[in-house]
Amino acid sequence: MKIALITGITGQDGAYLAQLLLKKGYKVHGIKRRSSLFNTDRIDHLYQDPHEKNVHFKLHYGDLTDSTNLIRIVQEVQPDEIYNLGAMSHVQVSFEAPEYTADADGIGTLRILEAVRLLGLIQKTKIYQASTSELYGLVQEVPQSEKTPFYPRSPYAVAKMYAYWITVNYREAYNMFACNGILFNHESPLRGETFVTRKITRAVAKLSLGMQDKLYMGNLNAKRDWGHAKDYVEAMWLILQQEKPEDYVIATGITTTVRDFITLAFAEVGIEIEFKGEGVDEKGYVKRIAQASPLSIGQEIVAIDPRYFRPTEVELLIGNPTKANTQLGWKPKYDLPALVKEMVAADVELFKREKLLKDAGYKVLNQFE
Ligand code: NDP
Ligand code: GDR
Repeated sequence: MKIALITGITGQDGAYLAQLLLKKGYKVHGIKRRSSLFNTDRIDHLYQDPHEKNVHFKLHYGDLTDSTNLIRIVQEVQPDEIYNLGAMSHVQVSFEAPEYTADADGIGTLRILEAVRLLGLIQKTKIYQASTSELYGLVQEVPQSEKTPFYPRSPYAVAKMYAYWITVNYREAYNMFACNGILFNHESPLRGETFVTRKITRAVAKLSLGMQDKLYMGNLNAKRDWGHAKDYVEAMWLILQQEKPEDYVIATGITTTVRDFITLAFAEVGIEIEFKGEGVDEKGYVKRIAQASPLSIGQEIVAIDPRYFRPTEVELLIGNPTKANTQLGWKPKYDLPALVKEMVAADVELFKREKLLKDAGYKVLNQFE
């Protein structure tokens, strides 16, 4: 039975990857951070009572900023594969916490590599590093491939650039099986609520149920190559199953503006929206409603709030996944319309429940009253 260790197991990708590996018969260990509130919502369905026999899923407390802790966990687990998904993963937040981001996302990767090297596990343990299309930053060429030069545009991307190269360096210096997956944006109903797609699908659900009036957005012109996280964790696994350790771009090859994502998402609840104006004056209005709706025609439902603009922006990402297609045999099963449909449906379901409880008179308990 293969043993995997996943950092960032409580995140979107960690949850999908853990599920995939368990299905493949792996024993899965994960590192979770201590938090004052429960932070395992996304993986609670995988939990196994440690008192049972044959437990295949185990969590360890840890943090990528703590090397002794990482060394102890790697020693205890003796993993065949490590998936380093843990990171402060929000680009805009990285401008507010640049030093922490460098520590967790950059040096954190070094700590994982060093743990494997110091423990003499180079021959045994393969390492997957969660690299990102944010490395491309300011456009040098499109579509972006494994050969496109990097030009990072945020403290997050700069930290990930260190992580990328230290992974390559340990592969070359010590012959480690260490690989970068350069993954373009991937989303799902489990996506963190402050990333743009989930922010939009939540707002669409709430607006359609009369629980929110307006959606405030940043740069609507940014273009992203969006895929589904379920497809992308499959690629992570494939990357570690190859004979030779290499780096791969994982993307759909299709790019879409944030504005068009909004339009697609509203269409899922029968609302056609029309954008007027430019820059910070741009607004989205209800143009047509296909079903009973708490909104009215002509109502302004999207507005720009400049606080969502980034000091330096990544305007255009479009990946070239040819190497992954041919060498890994990887192809995404989801296209963007299917992704949007699934995300909107999940959020509508979520907020319908919340509304039902509210309408029935249940309130969130206020412990201070
Ligand atoms: P999430 O933000 O959903 O998850 C990040 C995970 O990292 C969480 O489990 C979080 O724990 C954990 N984490 C954060 N800081 C630390 C730390 N100091 N020590 C240990 N764990 C930590 O990200 P995704 O699942 O979307 O992404 C997974 C990885 O892939 C990240 O490294 C991200 O940068 C990268 N990536 C993501 C892409 C995407 O489009 N989703 C594209 C390309 C790369 P907690 O739950 O406690 O916050
Ligand atoms: P990104 O994802 O920065 O690409 O990083 P995000 O969804 O945050 O932004 C995508 C684009 O949308 C624009 N945008 C907004 N973004 C947010 N979050 N909120 C808004 O209101 C808003 N309005 C417009 C952004 O400016 C940007 O251009 C994600 C993360 O998962 C990283 O960890 C990962 O490495 C990359 O994807 C690939």
